[in-house]
Amino acid sequence: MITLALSKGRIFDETLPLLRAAGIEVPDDPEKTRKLILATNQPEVRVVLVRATDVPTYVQYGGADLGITGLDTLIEHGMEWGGAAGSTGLYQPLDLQIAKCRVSVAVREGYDYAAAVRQGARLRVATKYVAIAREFFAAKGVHVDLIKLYGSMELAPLTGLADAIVDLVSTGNTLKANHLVEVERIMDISSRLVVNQAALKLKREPMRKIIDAFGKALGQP
Ligand code: PRT
Ligand code: MG
Repeated sequence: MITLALSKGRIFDETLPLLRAAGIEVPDDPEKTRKLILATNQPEVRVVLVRATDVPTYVQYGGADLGITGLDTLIEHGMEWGGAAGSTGLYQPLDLQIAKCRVSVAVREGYDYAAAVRQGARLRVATKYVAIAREFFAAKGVHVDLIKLYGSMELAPLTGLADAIVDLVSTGNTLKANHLVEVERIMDISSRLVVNQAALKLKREPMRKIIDAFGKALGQP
């Protein structure tokens, strides 16, 4: 049995065409079913639905053989910026080019971010992406106090909790609706296929088949 870990929402939706290209169909709609383990048309392949931030954990510890997750989530999980496994042992064979967005710094309209940075002020930065933010500001030589949040980062500069946020931006509509402006782009994000290395050794044939089919669907040789 091959187990693929996916999160509901955009990653699941954008993964379906890739699965289809690999000949894998998932009959259940994750938004409607209460099941957490979904069978596919292939008796040897199943999907487990987990929180986006739990996907790397499932794959690392063998709860799933493969998983699909954002680069943001992988870095926060301990993978290195360049994609090296770091201490996670996760093998990342493919950039699936789905669920694309970017990680950016944003501030309240009218807040002079450039001046604050220039003056060497100690910035208060609220974010769910503590590892990415820490590394980014350290490389710039900007002193920051990081405030860990789990959601609705946009609220932090509006309430005085923080001077800036580090968050995912896609269209920019959420920032605009909350009178925030993007002042720095930290990195581009897309979702990656991650693989449990032990599983790849033990179930090489069927796993290679899926990985190769994804690669082919992406137009890779
Ligand atoms: O929502 P939940 O807490 O369950 O988990 P999650 O937020 O980790 O999962 P999910 O499904 O929301 O996101 C999964 C992955 O999708 C992320 O880890 C990213 O790699 C990727 N992705 C791509 C995005 C976006 N685009 C995105 N726009 N994830 C989140 N957003 C949010 C962003 O946080 C902000 O609140 O959408 C808002 C901004 O969107 P725009 O279009 O208004 O700029
Ligand atoms: Mg979300």
